[in-house]
Amino acid sequence: MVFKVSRVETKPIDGQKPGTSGLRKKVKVFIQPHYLHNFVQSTFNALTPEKVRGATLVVSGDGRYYSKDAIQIITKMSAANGVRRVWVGQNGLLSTPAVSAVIRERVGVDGSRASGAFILTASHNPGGPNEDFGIKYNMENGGPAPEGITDKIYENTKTIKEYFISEDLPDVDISAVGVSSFAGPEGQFDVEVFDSASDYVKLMKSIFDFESIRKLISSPKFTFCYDALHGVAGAYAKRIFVEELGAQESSLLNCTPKEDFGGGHPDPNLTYAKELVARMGLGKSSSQGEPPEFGAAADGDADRNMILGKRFFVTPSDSVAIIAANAVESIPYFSDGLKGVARSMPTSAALDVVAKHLNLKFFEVPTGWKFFGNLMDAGLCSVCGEESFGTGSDHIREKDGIWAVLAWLSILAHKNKENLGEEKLVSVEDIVRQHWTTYGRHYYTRYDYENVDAGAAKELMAYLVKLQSSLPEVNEIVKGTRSDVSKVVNADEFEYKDPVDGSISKHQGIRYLFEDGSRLVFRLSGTGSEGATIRLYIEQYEKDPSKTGRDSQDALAPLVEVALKLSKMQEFTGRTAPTVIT
Ligand code: G16
Repeated sequence: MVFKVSRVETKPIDGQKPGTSGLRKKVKVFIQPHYLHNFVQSTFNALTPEKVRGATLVVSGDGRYYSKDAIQIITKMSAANGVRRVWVGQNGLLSTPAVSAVIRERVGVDGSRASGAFILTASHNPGGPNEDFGIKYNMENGGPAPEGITDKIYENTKTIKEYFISEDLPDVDISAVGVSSFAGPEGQFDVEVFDSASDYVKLMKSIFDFESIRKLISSPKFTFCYDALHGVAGAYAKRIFVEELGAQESSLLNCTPKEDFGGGHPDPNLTYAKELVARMGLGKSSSQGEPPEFGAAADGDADRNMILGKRFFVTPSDSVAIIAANAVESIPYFSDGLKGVARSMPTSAALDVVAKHLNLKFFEVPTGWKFFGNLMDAGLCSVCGEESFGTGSDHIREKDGIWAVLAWLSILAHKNKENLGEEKLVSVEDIVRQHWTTYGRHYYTRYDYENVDAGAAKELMAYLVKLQSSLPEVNEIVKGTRSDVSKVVNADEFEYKDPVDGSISKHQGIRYLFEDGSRLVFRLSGTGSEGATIRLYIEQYEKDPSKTGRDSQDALAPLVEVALKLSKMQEFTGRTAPTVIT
């Protein structure tokens, strides 16, 4: 039987503008008639024809609620739009970094290679019938579509009149590995279901020295804990940490992927990764007994990571700086040196200091992993990271949660290679404190005000921009609030000119820069699905080694006070406290 192609009439649906990383909305929005279809067709229409007709596309994600239905719909639309093959991870599961690896590395049973992917995830947002779903398109370099493409997709969603679908194509069993072939009007169409982990595991083994990490993990002095928060990282954790590296199964927490992430919020931070935080001896409800030496967590699609030591939190901004400082001697992939390093604008300047010391190329880009891709493709950047718990390298074009854990384990293995039999190992905390002694410390915190009224959030931002035109007025407010905070010497909205393609991205965050190097940054999140989330980033540099050991919330309290006063946070939003502090 030859499947048919139907042309379905449709109308534009409001609000399909991709955010920082794809389109994220409540499931109830996505399941409206034509909603997903319009976005997928608008994406096909935004690509050049050869990236669709005859192409191989990956369609998978973090396994959240509605993924299985979405995979069947996208497969039927792919067939109708002339795609030659669809690749699906078993059970529809592929982490975001694994998708990137699959696009870049995988060769299909018939020698084919993928030219793009629909990734089905809303990342760290909760899942389930009343929660979030998401979709984004990644390009043939394995990275998220650049703004030129996402803008085109959005424009297409505003004018769409029709989409194409092969309704009579049977649903494919995505639980079993294998190839299903179908006859279409233009020839054969295949769906290949493959093991979700093997390509990714192979890539990790080519980057890191698994033998040295195995030795570390097998040391009786070393204890380890990994929390996948019921996200897709669970599909990789057992294979890598237990089967390849010899960790105990009991060191894995919440490693069974679930459609609703067990009812939790799969966001690896000190607020939402409660069980891990308690086990690591942090927070109010610490578990009984001695915490593990090392702990880490991932988000829903496993591109984010949180790194913890025993009773110790590593800020993501410090984490990328420490990985960059230690990469060459600890990680075989980097043994020839780093091409350069990059961070997003709101991320602390800890990486800048490392780049300066090591004489490395350095780039500051807007928030959004897509901005790192061009630098990596041009051979300008090896390691990059963001304050939002994202860390990665040019091995793929997405941030990579498990990669970050393996990078930290490699650094620990390297620092401890002579003393695995000793009484005390060099710990995560030792490494961070030593780093601060060498490079100084960037005290850093982020306040998130989630689900604020969107109008109020916009007004607050507009007010902060307006205030920037009068620094004397700003400094009056600062002085009236605290005498121990230095003065604001510059204030602007961050604008980025991509050094590779010259494209310009404006309005990428409101900055207040102080004389002593401290910074306040205000941004609206681009990843929420309801209302607005205001992010306030606060940073202060301390070079004096005798002053790098303070509690960070204490050290930053004066700047926090200034930030709240400057922004009239309570006045605009009615909030007396942030939803999350990291
Ligand atoms: C995405 C992007 C990141 C960004 C993060 C937070 O991550 O890929 O580059 O830092 O969103 O963005 P925002 O501050 O706009 O919410 P993920 O893990 O959500 O895909």
